[in-house]
Amino acid sequence: MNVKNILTNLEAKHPGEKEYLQAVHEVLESIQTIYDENPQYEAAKIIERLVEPDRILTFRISWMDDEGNVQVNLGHRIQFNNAIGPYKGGIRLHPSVNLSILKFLGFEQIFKNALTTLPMGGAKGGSDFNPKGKSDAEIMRFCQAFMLELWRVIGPSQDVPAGDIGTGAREIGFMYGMYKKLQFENTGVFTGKGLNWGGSLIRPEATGFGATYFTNEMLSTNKDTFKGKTVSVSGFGNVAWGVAQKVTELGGKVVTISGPDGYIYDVKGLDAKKINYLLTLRSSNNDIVSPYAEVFPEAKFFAGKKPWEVAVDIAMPCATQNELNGEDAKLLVKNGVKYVIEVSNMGCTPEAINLFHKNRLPFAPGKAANAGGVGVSGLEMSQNAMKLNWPKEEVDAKLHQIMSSIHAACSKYGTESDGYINYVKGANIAGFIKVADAMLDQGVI
Ligand code: 2IT
Repeated sequence: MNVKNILTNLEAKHPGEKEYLQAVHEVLESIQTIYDENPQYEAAKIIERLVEPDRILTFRISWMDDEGNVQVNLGHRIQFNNAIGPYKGGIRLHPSVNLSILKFLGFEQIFKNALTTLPMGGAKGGSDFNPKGKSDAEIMRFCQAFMLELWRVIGPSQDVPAGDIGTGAREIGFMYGMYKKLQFENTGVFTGKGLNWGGSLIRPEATGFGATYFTNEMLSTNKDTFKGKTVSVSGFGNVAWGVAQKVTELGGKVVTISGPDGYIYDVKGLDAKKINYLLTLRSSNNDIVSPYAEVFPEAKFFAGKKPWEVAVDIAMPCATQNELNGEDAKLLVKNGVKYVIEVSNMGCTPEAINLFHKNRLPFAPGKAANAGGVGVSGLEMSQNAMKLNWPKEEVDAKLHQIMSSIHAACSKYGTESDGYINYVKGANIAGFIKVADAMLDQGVI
């Protein structure tokens, strides 16, 4: 495979889609050797078929705000690949949303979903709608207008959307309500549903808990534990909350959280009361973390800065793509970081990842570390199909199992001659082989 040629061609076809090209680049680099050793992949043009989505639906969304003004947004659903199961992936509502971002997320989702061991293909959707500062009624009208287009292409065996940045339980509720009305059936389309109407226990916590279980596996591989370790976390949403909760439970000390306004350094670490306060902060709908330092005076707020300048043992970016760059990585390494776990999707830039690899630091990519979220979504789909609910302990045990098997797959395909586990390589190869072999079995379609 000539990675450079493939990327040049893709760039010419999709100019300016930098996040998408970045995600493709990372995967192609990791799988190059395996691809070349197995000529059946090249013969079936697996790469050329895998890098282009099966289809993209783009649509206009018109809705009315509380003042009676008509608002117009753009919506998309990228159905990327369904070789191993129905299309599956979240819906991102954020002003930055464009095709490049959704295509990178959809592409990553193919391999992530394959890693979970569950039968789910890859998809992603979203809109440039900004939920911040909107009233519940506005959110409802937007979600309903969004569904007036999306409902036609989704279904429990076709495409199962879920939450992502900007889409939480409230939005899923409004979208599901409209879907049900239009489709005239009550089936398990959407995951992250409310607990009393088909949702799974542990789904809200699953991404953060799963990433922490994965980190624990990385630690035990090095005969290490969370006990007494300092951890920097970015973001203050659902994922950051889950990480803070589980890391604290396992004896680690989370010393930072962050928002678009800056970061909080809490030398004492987050405790139950502070973790609970994150929920209040979240529901204030302002997208700022500075009030934390007013409520807990032992904490300090650093305006306009990122938490990666704090010296810690473990760094866990939990906010958004490319939030940790080469300069941030240099600071972390200089300050003696021992593990970096990307919990956000593509949270680290290629420069940052290269530096971690060069320093032989255990680094987990998002598609492995954050797969617990979609993993429990898969378990929600199973429960819906069986029309029953599993108890919390059962879902959590299955989540544990999923994260250990992803860690094992990363070790199997990513261990290098000196014993260092290259988790990026391991995750990409394991995910790729599963999807590529399914595509081979199913013929040229
Ligand atoms: O990035 C992700 O894996 C998600 N936003 C969750 C997707 C899902 O279908 O649960």
